[in-house]
Amino acid sequence: GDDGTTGTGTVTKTRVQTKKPALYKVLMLNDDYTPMEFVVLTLQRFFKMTIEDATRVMLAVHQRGVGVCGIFTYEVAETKVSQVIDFAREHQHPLQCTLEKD
Ligand code: TYC
Repeated sequence: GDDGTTGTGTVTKTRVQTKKPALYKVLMLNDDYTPMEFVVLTLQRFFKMTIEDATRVMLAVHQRGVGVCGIFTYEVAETKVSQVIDFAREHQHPLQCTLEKD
């Protein structure tokens, strides 16, 4: 139990949370067709970026091919990826997004 006894002569310890959750980068991928303005809007909407930060990230992706939108736990990262891909598809843009273990 909480006093460290199990009734079988075994003593156990209650472990205080020491393990931090694994983190995942959400990556935005460049393409030749998605308008720059749409990428900026997407970064603002789903990653709570200012227009200045969103523009910086968009231009970095445009120039380098890939860029980090943010770092999250797995469940949050997966949700962001789905939201971006769904939003892009709704607007008929090929914008793609993925996640990568940090
Ligand atoms: N390369 C696109 C263009 O020239 C802009 C763009 C930037 C697209 C970032 C996707 O993740 C992206 N219109």
